[in-house]
Amino acid sequence: MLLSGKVVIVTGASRGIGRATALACAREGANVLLNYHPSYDASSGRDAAGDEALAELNATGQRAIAVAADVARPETAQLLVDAAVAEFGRLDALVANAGICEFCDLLEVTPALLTRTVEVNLLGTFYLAQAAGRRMVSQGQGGSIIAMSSISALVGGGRQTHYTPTKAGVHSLMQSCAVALGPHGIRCNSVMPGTIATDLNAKDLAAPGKAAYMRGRIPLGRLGEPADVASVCVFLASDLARYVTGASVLVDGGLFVNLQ
Ligand code: NAD
Ligand code: RM4
Repeated sequence: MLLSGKVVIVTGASRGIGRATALACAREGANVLLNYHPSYDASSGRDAAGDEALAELNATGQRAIAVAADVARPETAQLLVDAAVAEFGRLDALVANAGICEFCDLLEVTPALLTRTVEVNLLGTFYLAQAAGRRMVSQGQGGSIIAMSSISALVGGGRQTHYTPTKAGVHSLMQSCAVALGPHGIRCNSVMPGTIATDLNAKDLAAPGKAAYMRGRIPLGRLGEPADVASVCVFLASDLARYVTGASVLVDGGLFVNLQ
């Protein structure tokens, strides 16, 4: 197993790419802290999908805990690291995956939407990388930090003008973290998914002709699945990627290179 005995934090893991990543890590022998946003069920403070994801992880036979918390809050990052260490004794890898993307025309973007998107996607990822980095430095045994960027870091999106700069920022953040933390043996990389069918883009992909158009643009001929991205995260978290840092891995079925 690729992650036997390792402890991994995955944010945004009640659904989509994060959930598949948490499961893939557990199947490779990791103990996992899964995080998600608490407000899906404000009355109980818990997300039903978070409970399902936790049950799925426990069914692998690995140990797992769930912590509902908003990654946009600066204190959440330390809270997640402390919870993982309290439960499992250490931290080996972080997958900073939580992110939001409300499709919106440039002329309609409000300061509130812009601010929230930057806070969750970019600032949240910074706080997490910093808190995980602190812990890994103090452990003195290296580690792997993975952040969820996007093909959107490299190409424009007319209804994603508030979103694409956050993903370019995440890509840049991992490059700088790789430089800052490399001397401690801590690797930092970003993953750039193309179009992966999840709750995040379900409405956009349901627009007439959109899904078929995307399939036609993707050389491998299908939209991505969360598990396609999860396996790349497992690789980057594992010792197989021991000389990979500062890299960005496109997981897009060839969409980005299909320009002509
Ligand atoms: P999703 O909407 O299916 O799941 C999002 C997850 O993030 C949920 O678990 C939710 O609880 C959590 N979350 C949202 N806001 C949060 C917050 N403030 N604090 C803590 N958790 C929060 O999304 P997805 O499609 O799986 O996307 C996951 C990541 O991948 C995002 O960063 C997204 O930008 C990126 N991405 C997705 C695609 C795609 O095509 N789906 C492509 C490129 C990049
Ligand atoms: C991604 C990319 C995808 C879109 C998601 C919501 O970063 O732009 O195409 O489906 O965001």
